Amino acid sequence: MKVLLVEAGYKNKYPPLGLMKISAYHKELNDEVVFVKGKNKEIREQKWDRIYVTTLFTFYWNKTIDVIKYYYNSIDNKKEIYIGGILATLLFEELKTEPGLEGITIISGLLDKPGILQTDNIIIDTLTPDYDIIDISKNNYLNYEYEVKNSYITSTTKGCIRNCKFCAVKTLEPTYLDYIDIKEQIKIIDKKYGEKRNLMLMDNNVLASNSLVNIVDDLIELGYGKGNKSYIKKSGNRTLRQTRYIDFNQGIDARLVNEENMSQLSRLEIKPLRIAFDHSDEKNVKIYVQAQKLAAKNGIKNLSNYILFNFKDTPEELYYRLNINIELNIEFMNAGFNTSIWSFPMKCMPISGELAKTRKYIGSHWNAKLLRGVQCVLNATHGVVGPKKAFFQHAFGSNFEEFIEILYMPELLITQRKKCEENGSIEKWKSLFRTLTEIEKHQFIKLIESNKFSEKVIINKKIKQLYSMYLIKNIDSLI
Ligand code: B12
Ligand code: SF4
Repeated sequence: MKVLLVEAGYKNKYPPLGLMKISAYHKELNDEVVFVKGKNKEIREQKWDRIYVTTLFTFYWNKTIDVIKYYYNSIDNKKEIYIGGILATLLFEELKTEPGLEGITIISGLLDKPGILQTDNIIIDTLTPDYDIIDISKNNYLNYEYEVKNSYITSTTKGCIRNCKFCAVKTLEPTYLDYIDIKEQIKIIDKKYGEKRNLMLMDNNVLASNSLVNIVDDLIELGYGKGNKSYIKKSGNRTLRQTRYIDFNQGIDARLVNEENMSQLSRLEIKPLRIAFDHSDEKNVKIYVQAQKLAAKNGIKNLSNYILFNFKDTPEELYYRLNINIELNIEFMNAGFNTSIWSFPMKCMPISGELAKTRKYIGSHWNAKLLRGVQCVLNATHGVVGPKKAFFQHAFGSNFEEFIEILYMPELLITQRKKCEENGSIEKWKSLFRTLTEIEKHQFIKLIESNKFSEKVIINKKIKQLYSMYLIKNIDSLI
């Protein structure tokens, strides 16, 4: 059988794990397997017996549909085109009715039972992923390098015990699986594809596991215990011994943190430990702060979080949570902990329906300009908010009012902050903005909240002058 594996040409950090498992499956059956990222004319012109297209984020809808259509005629029997993965599970109905994709097979969920693709006893989800397909030195059709390549990517649990409204895990992995023994799989990867340094764990809620101690023991056995430097890197004639890090990339559940499980996690070399900070009410803030303090007390040095915004929160709540982390960093420093928290604001994305097909969703307390403003500030800080107070206050403002002002400034002023401070344009914008009355401010925000700017007739002189700064593309013309 001639099998083609496809991932659309979007930029993603992690390799397509689902396809890597499907590749292992077909190679076990002695089938010919080719993996391609995006569109490739030479491959499209061949005839295939089966095509698998993996899908990822729902907001990659257009690129995903486009690539399926691109290879649609490279097979005669359309039923042999299989689409699966995250988007296919979350937007199953939408895919089924998408014009131009008639006859294809859409698979929802995990391949965690035998017989989903063919009648045999193999459970594809448990197979060791085929790393050869993502190795550009071995795959002539691949011209894309995944950022996460020197890492094992797997999980020690599946699913989650909770059902948060903004999260897709309940649909993607509906059953909580408390323990997966990954040791054997890692050994096979080492033998077949070479040793990897780090371990990316996609566990959604590892602290919910009753087998946490076993999991930690397994990870230590695999070389991820604290202080372990078992990764050998050859550099010319020199041999370097390097630390191997674990990244639980989905963040841990602050509500489940306690002395016992934090001391278990502290046996590991985790970098960073991310603790979810989804809500700003008093109870959840207290829980979060306690969890971070416990982590610091247990000697975990690299701390992080996921700060969900654009859900039911207000911009003020985002600033408040960011600031809490700055204060915590100061507290850690004063207490002599060698620990810092880097914050990671995470914009909420819809997980179903039409709105999930793009990144355009706007939460009820947000608007397009505010969201774009946050993105612009974060672009300058590479998506993360560092621990230093002075830096934070400069980037995000020293109070909520300043934060909002920054987000409402023209994009050029946010992204080229230093230059615009030097040439006085930020000062000019601020003094104009601050002279607006409450009613004028309201009118002005109405004008800019869509983040779309065009020449307009504006009667109010102050508003007109301010608005004109949004139409300027060149910094030097701002002043
Ligand atoms: C790892 C991960 C990431 C990684 C990147 C992943 C990557 N591939 O590049 C990082 C940490 C960078 C990340 C970032 C984000 N993520 Co994320 N992430 C995940 C996570 C944990 C796993 C995704 C993954 O790669 N899975 C690998 C899968 C595909 O492999 P697998 O499980 O072995 O595959 C099985 C099945 O899917 C199926 N299958 C897979 N492919 C195929 C193909 C065929 C043909 C078939 C038949 C079957 C099949 O079979 C396999 C075996 O059972 C999911 C949550 C989850 N538990 O799924 C969230 C998730 C995908 N992320 C999500 C979000 C929102 C984000 C962010 C947007 C967050 C933010 N606001 O910043 C960012 C986006 C980054 C960007 N590019 O813009 C949401 C997606 C929601 C949506 N609307 O699409 C999810 C679902 C989390 C959630 N809580 O809801 N993420
Ligand atoms: S706890 Fe985390 S993984 Fe579980 S449902 Fe909530 S957001 Fe999703």
